[in-house]
Amino acid sequence: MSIHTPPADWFKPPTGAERAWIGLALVWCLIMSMAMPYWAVKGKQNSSGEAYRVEPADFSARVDRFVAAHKVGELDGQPVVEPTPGGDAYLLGRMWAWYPILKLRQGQTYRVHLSALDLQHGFSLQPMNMNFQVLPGYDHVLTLTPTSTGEFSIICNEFCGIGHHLMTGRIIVE
Ligand SMILES: [Cu+2]
Repeated sequence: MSIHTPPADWFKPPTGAERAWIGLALVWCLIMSMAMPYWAVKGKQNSSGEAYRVEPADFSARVDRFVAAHKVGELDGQPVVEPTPGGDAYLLGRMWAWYPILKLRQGQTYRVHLSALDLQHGFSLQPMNMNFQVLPGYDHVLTLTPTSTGEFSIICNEFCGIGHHLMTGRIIVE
């Protein structure tokens, strides 16, 4: 609270550099606001929007069948699984691991089924920074075509308990 009332004509419209900066900020706000809906439609890293209800136990059983049918090796005690190009792949998030390790081929398209066993996790593929929510009860299908080879990390970006920081996984692209 001020001691004295400000003079009635205190407001001076911005001029010169101040006016230019306000204008610039406004234009940038408009560009960023339009970028959001544009990217939601045109972005190449968007979810395909395909999801189904699934009981966590049923999803877990599908993951087990997928691992049994397509396992090609093991890394640090985790199965490495190579899905059929063009076919289905399964990835399960649970406290506190991503299961199994997927081995994909560059340029091939896969239907990656993502779900959680216990509670909400966050699928974050690094270093591309692709992020999707992973929820128990929902089979979220991502149509995925790897464009580069190498080893990619999956981290959990939704806090899920005491072992959250240890919840890492891998996708290998050859
Ligand atoms: Cu998690």
